[in-house]
Amino acid sequence: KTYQFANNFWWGAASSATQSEGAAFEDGKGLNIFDYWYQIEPDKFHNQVPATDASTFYKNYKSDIQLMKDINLNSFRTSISWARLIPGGRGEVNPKAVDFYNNVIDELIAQGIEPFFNLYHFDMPIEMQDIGGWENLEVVEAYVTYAKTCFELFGDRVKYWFTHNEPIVPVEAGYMYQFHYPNIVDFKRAIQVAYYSQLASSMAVAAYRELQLDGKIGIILNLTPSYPRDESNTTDVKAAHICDLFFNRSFLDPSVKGEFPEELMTILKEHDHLPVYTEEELAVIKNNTVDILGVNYYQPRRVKAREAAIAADEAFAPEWFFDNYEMPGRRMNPYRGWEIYPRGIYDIAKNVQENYGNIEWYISENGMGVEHEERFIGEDGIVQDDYRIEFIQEHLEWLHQAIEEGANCKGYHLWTFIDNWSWANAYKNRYGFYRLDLATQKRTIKKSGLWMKEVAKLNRFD
Ligand code: BGP
Repeated sequence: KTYQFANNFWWGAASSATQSEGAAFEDGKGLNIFDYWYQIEPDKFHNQVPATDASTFYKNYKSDIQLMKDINLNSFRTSISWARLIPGGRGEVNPKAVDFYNNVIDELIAQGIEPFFNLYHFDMPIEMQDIGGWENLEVVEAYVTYAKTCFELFGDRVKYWFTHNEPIVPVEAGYMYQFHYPNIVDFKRAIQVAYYSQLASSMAVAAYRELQLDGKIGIILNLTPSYPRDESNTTDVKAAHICDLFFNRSFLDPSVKGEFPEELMTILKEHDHLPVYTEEELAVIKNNTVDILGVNYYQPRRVKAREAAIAADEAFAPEWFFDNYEMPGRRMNPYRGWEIYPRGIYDIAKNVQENYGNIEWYISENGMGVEHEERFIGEDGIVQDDYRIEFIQEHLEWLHQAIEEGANCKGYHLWTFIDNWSWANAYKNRYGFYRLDLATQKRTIKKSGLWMKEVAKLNRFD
């Protein structure tokens, strides 16, 4: 069978500023929470490798963009570093950063590659975190000013904007499960962080609309379809439903429909966990829904009804409602421990089509992390990542099916372009179309990159 995609389908790769730029202390860039956390707790980072040098896109952007062109990519999804553009998070704009992002945008466009720019990818300027991060309305205001600055500086050429990447991750990682700074456990504060992140996103959408630029704005969400252990067991089904409310619909509904799910609000209210909010803010959220949606899909969530009783001293948390379920026989990525379930992409597509007005969307991240990928380097020096080709192809097959059935998906971005640095995992999991040699910074195409070169050229594969 031939899988034919539209001629204007976006074939791209995704990265983020902090994960690819490097030059963390150069040209006036301020520190973000990851730069700072490394200084105080380097042990939190895999092999104690900081983002400081990342893969040096800051210096190599021209040749890296050439590498994108070489494999026929026509879009690149990345982010702007708030701490680079406005060191400290508010105040003066850093002219060197303006030059850098202008150069990147101009180079991409010159090479026929569409820039998809995101404003916030986990990298809060430390000064903003010091005053409470997303718990503080002053930070929301500073972010909106930053967003507006980006639209004014770059909005003439960047036509696809996103307010956040995976806003639930800083909530989970920073305030619930301890894998990002500020590394605390407090669900009430987590909810405030989530709520103000959403408000910040809606306010940025409003700021974008006010400028009447010729482009689209959206949000990037990591959607994890929640599947119950047993479809015919109502308590399992309810557990999956509540998971979906907390981890998907908490941002999906307000972003696309302008309203938080009523059931979620009721649960929070019953447990005295509603955030501080005003009616005016809710009106801002209501009136500023997104034009487009970025979807990051890696793996589904499998859940069952919670088995243990809730202990008297157990603080209220989403885990009151479900247990994770290790489904026997589920297919795992043997090189990184995540489940592989390509059909999940189809289920997401159907959900967006049926319940979210069939809004225009893109896969903004999908990919397969592999530990010790050097073991797959062949005699020709090329990583023989047939497993990744298979992974991408299977996901694209399901996506193709959904598109044939009317899903409004316009593009696919692999995470990632060149193996890049990742938050707590540093370079442990490799994802790229190009291998990065850490010692020399040399980029070498992988077999999957050569495969994509053909797919992007022909808009199809067999
Ligand atoms: C996503 C993030 C990316 C990237 C990716 C892979 O959630 O948006 O920034 O890190 O996950 O994650 P990891 O490198 O931990 O395997």
